[in-house]
Amino acid sequence: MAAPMRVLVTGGSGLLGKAVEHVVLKEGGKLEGEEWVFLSSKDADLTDLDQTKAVFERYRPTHVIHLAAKVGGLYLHMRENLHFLRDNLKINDNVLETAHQTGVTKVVSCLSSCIFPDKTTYPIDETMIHNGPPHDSNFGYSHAKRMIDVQNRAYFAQYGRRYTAVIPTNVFGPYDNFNIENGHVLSALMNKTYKAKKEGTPVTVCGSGAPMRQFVYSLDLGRLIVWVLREYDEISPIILSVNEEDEVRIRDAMGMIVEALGFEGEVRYDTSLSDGQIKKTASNAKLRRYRPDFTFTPLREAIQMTCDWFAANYDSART
Ligand code: NAP
Ligand code: GFB
Repeated sequence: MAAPMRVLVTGGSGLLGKAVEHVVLKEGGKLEGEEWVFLSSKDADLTDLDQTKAVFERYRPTHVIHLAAKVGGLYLHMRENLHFLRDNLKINDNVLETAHQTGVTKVVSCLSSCIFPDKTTYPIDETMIHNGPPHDSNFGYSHAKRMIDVQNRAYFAQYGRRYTAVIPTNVFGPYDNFNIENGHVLSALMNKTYKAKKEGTPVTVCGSGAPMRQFVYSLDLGRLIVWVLREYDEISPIILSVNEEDEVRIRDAMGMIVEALGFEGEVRYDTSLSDGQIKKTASNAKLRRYRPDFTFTPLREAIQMTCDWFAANYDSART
C-alpha cells in the first residue's frame, strides 16, 4: 500500500485552489489514505517566515501544492511591479525552504506563461524560461516566478529534493477575482458586461482587443495539477495549456462573454490603454506526450459556466 499522503495546498482559497479542492473533494479525486488541507492567507501570511513555519508545523505535510501568490491582471502589474517581485520572492522562498526543512517529499509550484522572454520564437516551450528578459509590464512577478524554477533545480542538485512546477497559460473560472481594476481579462470583462447589462450602459474593453491568449478553465487545470502531484516525476516544469490552435483574440473571447450574459448593448474599445503582450503562444507538446487524451473544456462552454457562476454568486464573488 502507498504511504499516506498529507497534501497542503497554499492559496487554497483562490481561483486555482478552489478548483483543486473541487477536483479532490467533489469529483471523487481523493484517494484512500490521503488528507488534504487548503490554506488561505488567514491561516498564515506566507510572506512571513515564522507564520510559514508554524503552519507547516501544524499540518506536517508530506506533499505541497504551492499556489499562493500575489496575483493580478495586466494593469495591477503595471502599477505594482515592486510589490509583485518582493511578495512573491518572500512567499516562494519561505514555502520552499520550510518544505525542505520539514522533509516534504514533493512540492508542485505554479509559474505562469507570462514569465517567458518577451522577444522570442513561437511556440514557447519549457526550455526557454530563462532565455531573455520578460515583458516589461510584469517584470517583477516574472523574475520572482522564474526563481522558483532555479530553486527547484538547486534543491535537487544539492539535496536531491523532487520539487517541480507547472506553467499554466491564462486561467479563469468560478472563484476568480472579478475586480474590474485588478482582475485578469475574462473575469474583469464578465463583471463589466454584467454591470453594463444591469445599468443599460455600453461596456468598454481595455486596449484594442487584438492580443491573443490561450485560456484554460480552472477545473481542467485543477485536474492536471492533481495528476502532476501524483504522477509527474521531472524537476523541470511542464506547460499546462490548451492547444496552440485554441488561442483566441481578446475580441473573440469578449464576443463569447457578450453571448453568455445576453448583453445587447454597445461594446467599445479603449485603445489608449496598453495591450500588454500581443501574444505568448505556448506549446503543450510535453503535456501531450504524457496525456495525449486529456480533454479541455471548450472555451465557449467554460465561459458560459463561469458567467452563470458569477451571476449566481454575485453577492459573495470577489469584485
Ligand atoms: P488568486 O485567486 O488570487 O488566489 C491567490 C491565493 O493566494 C489565495 O488563496 C490567497 O489567499 C493566497 N495568498 C495571497 N497572498 C498570500 C500570502 N501573503 N500568504 C498566504 N496566502 C496568500 O490566484 P490564482 O489565480 O488562483 O493563482 C494561483 C496560482 O496560479 C498563483 O501562483 C499564480 O501565480 C498562478 N497563475 C495564475 C494564472 C491566472 O490566470 N489566474 C495564470 C498562471 C499562473 P486569500 O484568499 O486569503 O487572499
Ligand atoms: O489577463 P490579463 O490582465 O493579463 O489580460 P495578461 C490582459 C489583456 O487583456 C491585455 C486585455 O491585452 C488587455 O488589453 N484586456 C481587455 C483587459 N480588457 C481588459 C480588462 O478589463 N482587464 C484586463 N486585465 N485586461 C497576465 C499577467 O498577463 O498573464 C498575469 O499579468 C498572469 O500575472 C497571466 O500571469 C497569465 O495575459 O496580459
